[in-house]
Amino acid sequence: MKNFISLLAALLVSSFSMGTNAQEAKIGRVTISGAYTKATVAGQMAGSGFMKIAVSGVSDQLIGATSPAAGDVQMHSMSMEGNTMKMRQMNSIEIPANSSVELTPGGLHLMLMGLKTPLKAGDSVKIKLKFASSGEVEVSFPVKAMGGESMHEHSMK
Ligand SMILES: [Cu+2]
Repeated sequence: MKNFISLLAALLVSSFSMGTNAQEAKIGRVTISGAYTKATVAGQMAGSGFMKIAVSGVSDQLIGATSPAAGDVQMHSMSMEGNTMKMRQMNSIEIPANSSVELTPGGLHLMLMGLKTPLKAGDSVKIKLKFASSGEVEVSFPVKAMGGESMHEHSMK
């Protein structure tokens, strides 16, 4: 009985913390969680978006994104080539069957090009994601204060 109660307490705590922290959205077989973006400084024309995309069942593809906060939202990959970080624009991001893909700083990310106003910590940005088979969903990306890590450069060439 005691074990049962502590298990129940653990479940309550974990579901509570998930409910308060995670930005979650669902469309069809796709679940988006942990979405966020980072604050930008005045004059910075681009911001980036991060999240986890999970799919149940057969694979799906993220094929586009739009936001009222930016002129254009692109999908980028980032990788080290020698000593240089290279970013590439992608036409789609594949989420394999019954699996998930994480967009993280230094890896895949959404790029908000042509920001209309700087992103301020505490605000949130709406981004509409379009999936090949599951359709469109609007996700709210809370803006986090910039951490210690250096901003990555967004020179595409
Ligand atoms: Cu980028």
